[in-house]
Amino acid sequence: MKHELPTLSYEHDALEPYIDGQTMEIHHTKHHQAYIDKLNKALEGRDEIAEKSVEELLSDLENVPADIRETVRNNGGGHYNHSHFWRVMSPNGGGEPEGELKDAIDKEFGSFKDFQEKFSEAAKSQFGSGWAWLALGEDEKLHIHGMPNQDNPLHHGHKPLLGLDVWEHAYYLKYQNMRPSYIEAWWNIVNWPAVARNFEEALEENGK
Ligand code: MN3
Repeated sequence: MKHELPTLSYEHDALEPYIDGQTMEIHHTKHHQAYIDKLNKALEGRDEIAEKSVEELLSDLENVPADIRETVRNNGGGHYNHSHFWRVMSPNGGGEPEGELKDAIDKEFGSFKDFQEKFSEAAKSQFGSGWAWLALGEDEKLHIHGMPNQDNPLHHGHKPLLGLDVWEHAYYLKYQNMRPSYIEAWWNIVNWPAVARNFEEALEENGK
């Protein structure tokens, strides 16, 4: 199975003014593609794991051969994380979550505002390249993680619900060194219905 670049459900410039079109185009067609190419190359001739989905690979890195484990972690992570990232953003995004997801956020963090502050803080304070994540744990609770490089919550059995890329390639053209401005702007394009679907699916999978 060759891993392939997903197409976006919106144009590269559709998230302006919050994320500029040039950044999106380079991020999607160059950076994301490069992770996929390196992942495919690493999996060449590895029939025992070649048919696994990227989610399966990352959830079970122990069973990836040691000589390519780090490559799969970084580039499989890059592929998974970016595929996720494109889906949790929308030109019609922003606002606040509703329904079960809203209830779970209120229960865990007190309020949406409190959640937003904690998540933004995890994103701002991530040293160097990495991601901020909202994830559902096996304990059925919501967790916020700041994680380095292309790591994600799958590594410790959590289901990713909402991820924010804070690598400089995600924002530098428009925001330069001002990561906090990028994070603040990003809330305007969060696709809450997509995050709510991730939450529903994660609850179902946990229940299995
Ligand atoms: Mn990126």
